[in-house]
Amino acid sequence: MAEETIFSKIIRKEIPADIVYQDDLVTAFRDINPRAPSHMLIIPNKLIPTVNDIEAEDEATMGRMFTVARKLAEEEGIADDGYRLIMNCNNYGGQEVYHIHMHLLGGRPLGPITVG
Ligand code: DGP
Repeated sequence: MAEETIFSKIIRKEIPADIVYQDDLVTAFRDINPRAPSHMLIIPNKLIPTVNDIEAEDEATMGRMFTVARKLAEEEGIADDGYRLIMNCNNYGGQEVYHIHMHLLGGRPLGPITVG
């Protein structure tokens, strides 16, 4: 059984977060350390530690993460200018919180992908 992270507490609203969307499969909230004018995290309600742990049964949830990203980008007014979706995996990928999350970044030109 994977160990819970702070994101499980955000999903259950046990700690404060600026939640912008929640349904039966996913939750989205603003990143505490925004790297762009719009920076949100879209996460599954189910604890999946890394992209390596995604199972076939999670496909509907993964699809929901994308449709919610699209909806939030529209609501945020960044859809036409464009935005970036990022999922980091494990140490070399720069993952810090081991509950998978899709970063939705936009609101300024982000330039080419940079790697640290
Ligand atoms: P990553 O490096 O891909 O694991 O990104 C983790 C992100 O999670 C990072 O951008 C900061 C954000 N984050 C970490 N803890 C919290 C928190 O307690 N609240 C919110 N809103 N964001 C958090």
